[in-house]
Amino acid sequence: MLRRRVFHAALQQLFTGTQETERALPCGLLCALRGGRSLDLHRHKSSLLDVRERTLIAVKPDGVQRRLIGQIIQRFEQRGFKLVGLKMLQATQDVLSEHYCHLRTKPFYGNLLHYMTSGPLVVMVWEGHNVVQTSRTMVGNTNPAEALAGTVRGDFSIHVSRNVVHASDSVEGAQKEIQLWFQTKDLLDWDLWDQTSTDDV
Ligand code: IDP
Ligand code: MG
Repeated sequence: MLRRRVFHAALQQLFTGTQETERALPCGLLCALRGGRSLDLHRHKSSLLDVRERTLIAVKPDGVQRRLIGQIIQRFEQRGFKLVGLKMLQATQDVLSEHYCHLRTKPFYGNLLHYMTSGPLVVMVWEGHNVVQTSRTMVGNTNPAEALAGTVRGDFSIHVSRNVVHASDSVEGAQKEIQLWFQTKDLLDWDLWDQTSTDDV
């Protein structure tokens, strides 16, 4: 009987948190409930924030020519990320010189721009928990000769100058790249039906 009363009081405390119910609960149980409840709220809040992380992924002209668009998209879908923007385009020198401004002084810069303007690209924005870092791991080392099997570059390419795919390398970099390639109106806020399964982790 006493046990049942304590249990009821615990449930009430969990859902309402009144002072009366707090007094009715043994201290240890109250602390456990408080801890659990605040942890859940914290977790829920942080996972909702994390889930908004976005990155820019692009299938480069060699990936498009080799009909790899579908397989690359499939890897990101399969992993659990959400596609919020997608377009196929022929990149201009202007956008590419901004995108690759950190490489302007490199000896391969001219060839890189020539390669990146040699045909259409598929540019995408993917969203999800830790998507920037996870997608870099999925894409693999810049030099495919050093990329692990199982990564996009490790599975589909052999040379650094034809490495099939681009992925932003930091959260800040991703924000800049997304702004460069997309207008805000072209990015969709939509809910995955099964999103709660990742939010609640
Ligand atoms: P990342 O694409 O892995 O982020 P970055 O260093 O940002 O690597 O280089 C951008 C792109 O420039 C590479 O993906 C690759 O296409 C090209 N690149 C980088 N290093 C070389 C090189 O040594 N030779 C030729 N192309 C290169
Ligand atoms: Mg880079």
